[in-house]
Amino acid sequence: MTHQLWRNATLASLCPGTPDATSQDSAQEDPQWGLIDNGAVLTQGGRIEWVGALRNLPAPLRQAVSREHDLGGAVLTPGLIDCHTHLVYGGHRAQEFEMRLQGASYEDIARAGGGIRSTVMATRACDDEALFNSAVQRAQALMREGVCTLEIKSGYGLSLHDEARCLRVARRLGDSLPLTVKTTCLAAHAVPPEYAGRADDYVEAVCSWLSRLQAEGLMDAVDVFCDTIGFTLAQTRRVLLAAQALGVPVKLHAEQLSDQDGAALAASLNALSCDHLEHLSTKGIAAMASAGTVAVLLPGAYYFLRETKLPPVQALLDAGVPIAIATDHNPGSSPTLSPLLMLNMACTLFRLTPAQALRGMTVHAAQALGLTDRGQLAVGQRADFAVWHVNHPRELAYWFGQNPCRARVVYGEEYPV
Ligand code: DI6
Ligand code: FE
Repeated sequence: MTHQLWRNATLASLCPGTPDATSQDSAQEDPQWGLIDNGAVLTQGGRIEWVGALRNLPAPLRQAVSREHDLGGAVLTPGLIDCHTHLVYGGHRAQEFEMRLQGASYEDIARAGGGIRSTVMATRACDDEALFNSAVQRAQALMREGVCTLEIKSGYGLSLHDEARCLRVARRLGDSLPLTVKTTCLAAHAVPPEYAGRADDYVEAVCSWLSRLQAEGLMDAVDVFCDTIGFTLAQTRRVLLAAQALGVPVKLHAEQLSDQDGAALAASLNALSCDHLEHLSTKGIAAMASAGTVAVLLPGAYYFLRETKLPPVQALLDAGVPIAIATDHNPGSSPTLSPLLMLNMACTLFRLTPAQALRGMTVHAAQALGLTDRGQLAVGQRADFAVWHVNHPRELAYWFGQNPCRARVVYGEEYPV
């Protein structure tokens, strides 16, 4: 297998304990970067075999190298991981954006049959090719900003036929692009019109679909929108338990618009993550901390819905809950395709440090997807990198509205941006 050497880079390994993390003794440097100046990564096939300062590369390993890449002093980070998106859908909701700017609330529009339901109609009307082609465009935009792993939720089909179609499109995306796609079934996103007034019946139907979707290998996790305009705590429990009975990991859209005690429920079922969390209670934080559930914060939705209630960021940090950051790309509450803008907003709106924000889109995002083979530059991890035209990784959260990504490396193969 080819040994490749990626050298002449500043590495943001995100492994604070890395022996070569030279800048750690400088009082100004955040040790969370795991910075390595004059760094190099040796890969064998799709895996990292060695990481460190080039001067420390052992001679026998140097001799094994068959291909060298001079990164020209760039910053090298793990490939970004966007751990929460709703990328597959038809249409858009720019009109609804105008209505909200004129005073209508997101909840009012949803209760009037718009919102998620209007995207469901547009999605059902699209054939597979149209869904696939629009999702490819979106995935490519994320990839241009360094994304190597992407989670995609269903939730705009809301019938077995259409949920399966959307999940198949998501799987096909992962098969067609240099990108890992993890799929999540979010059939419990809203009650579809054919079940209007019969939410419990819809929940029963969703529970019965899960084994079919699993048998076809279509879902890596199950999610529910637990909220006043989504599903009740009891309905959420039914869906999550049905997933658990099939051995499928669970996650939850929890406490986005109100506190439903969803996070505590999800944590009690060892959820991989609880996402949004603007209205998370102290009890929810404690439950997530003891279960090791990741808090996925979504500054794009907070911003675009003009929310004023911040998620309890400091309390999550104090409790030791890992914080991930994602785009939540969707047509209703977060129509962004810029993970870098999300890093910036995680700092400006949620007061994370740039290092915490980047860890949120690498180390902790991997954890939110149950992946242990990526998110850091460390021996044994996948050779998934992003190469940046910046001097220091803090600039990834600093610039906004421009993209310094020069290339991605996926499983040891380089893709220029
Ligand atoms: N919360 C969100 O922000 C997205 N889904 C959810 O449960 C929004 C989905 C949409 O408005 O289309
Ligand atoms: Fe979402």
